[in-house]
Amino acid sequence: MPENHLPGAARNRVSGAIRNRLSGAARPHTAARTARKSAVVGLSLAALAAGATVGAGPAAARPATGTAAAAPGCSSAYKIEQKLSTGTTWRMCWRYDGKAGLVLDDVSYQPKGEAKPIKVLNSARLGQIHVPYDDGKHEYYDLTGQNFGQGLQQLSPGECPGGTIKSVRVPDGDPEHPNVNGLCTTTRSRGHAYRMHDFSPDKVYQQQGKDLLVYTVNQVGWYEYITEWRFQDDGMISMNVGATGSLSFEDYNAQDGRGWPIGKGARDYSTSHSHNVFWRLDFGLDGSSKNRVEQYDSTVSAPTGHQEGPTAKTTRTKITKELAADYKTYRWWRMVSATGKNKDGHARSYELVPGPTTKYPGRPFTKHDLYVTQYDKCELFASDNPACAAGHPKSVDKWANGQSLTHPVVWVNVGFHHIARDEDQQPMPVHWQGFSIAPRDVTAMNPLTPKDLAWQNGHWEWRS
Ligand SMILES: [Cu+2]
Repeated sequence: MPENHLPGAARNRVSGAIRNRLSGAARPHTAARTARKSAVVGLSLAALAAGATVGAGPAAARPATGTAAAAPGCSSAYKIEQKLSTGTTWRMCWRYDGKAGLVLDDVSYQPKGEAKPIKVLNSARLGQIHVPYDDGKHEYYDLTGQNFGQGLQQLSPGECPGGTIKSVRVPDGDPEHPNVNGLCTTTRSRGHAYRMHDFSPDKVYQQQGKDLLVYTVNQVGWYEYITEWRFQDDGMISMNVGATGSLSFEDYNAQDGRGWPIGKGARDYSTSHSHNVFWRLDFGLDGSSKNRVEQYDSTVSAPTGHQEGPTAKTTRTKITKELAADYKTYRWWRMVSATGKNKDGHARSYELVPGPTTKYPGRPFTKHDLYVTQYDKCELFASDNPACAAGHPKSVDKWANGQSLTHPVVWVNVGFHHIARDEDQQPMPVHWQGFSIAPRDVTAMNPLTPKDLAWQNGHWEWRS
């Protein structure tokens, strides 16, 4: 994959060659990027030596604006608040981490019938992008080892249609260009939120759903990753990473049956590889971190005796200790609020909705789809975690070791095995991977219910 995925020595060689030639003929775009990146590393070390605060996050690096604090935890410059045209408001604070990139904190949801915002997440962020190659020759940790954060790309208005592009201070970035116009917040229609034909009176109720989108683009070598967070007006949140840019120039030589021919005939083989993306979600339902975790499983049995049809039985398992778990048909999990109930008196919760995944069994931390760990403030990256003291294990599989869960943190692993195809050049079409969380009993009814139908909660009858 990317040139900065090369081992150190090779990378320096490439960078040096590019530096020498940079002032001459026009360089391919990506080559120029390498030169910029190696310059950035050198300069930021110099800046550090001079005592500059290049390692600080944006909130610390920038003075708060003169306006009143917009929300708990962030000044107005770091607040995202969007009231969608269907009546739902999403609020959150953003910041930018030098390794994880975009971090969203204090995320709350307020559909039109709720008097107050309902807190959903304390914090949401990427937890790693692990890229092992099929030939065993390369294995990259894009967030912690490949300057993902520093690769934040400037966005033009055209790639944030109808939205706002915010300026981001990039820790350890290019000291000459420390701020990048790289965070887009915008809205998008998603088609039908619901449709219902009522017969008395004869009327069709329909609503077109609206979403808030928050995204950045981070370049890592030849690849560009779009980190997208989608907040729907019905309370659903989807998090996805889209891989685009270009296939790695160095990897067109798989001659060992571990690649796919993408040039003419059987000459240029692009080495197959995986992108294993982790997300880290720290739930704060109704403002409390003491969420409960539940797993549900159903078994379906063929009819017996006088039963007319097959039966299904669903059982709940309370997860009280740290967990490493896997998707299974009829299995799902939810995070349940310790304090909040909806207007029907039901505990509020968010349910995990998996996305397609190819689980990579090559490393212990990639062996499970889901980890739930007890909160520890230094445990921020699913592998190669740099933030804990010496002696603390480096990966999430080691953290999930049976501690009691009083403040659960959810780690979701979504893998994609990338076998290149002719269509991958050029540029490479965006390939998305991710998952969603969906509200379960957060509101007493569909949060978009039209007024005329608001009485139809529970057992109901046609109006006479
Ligand atoms: Cu790929």
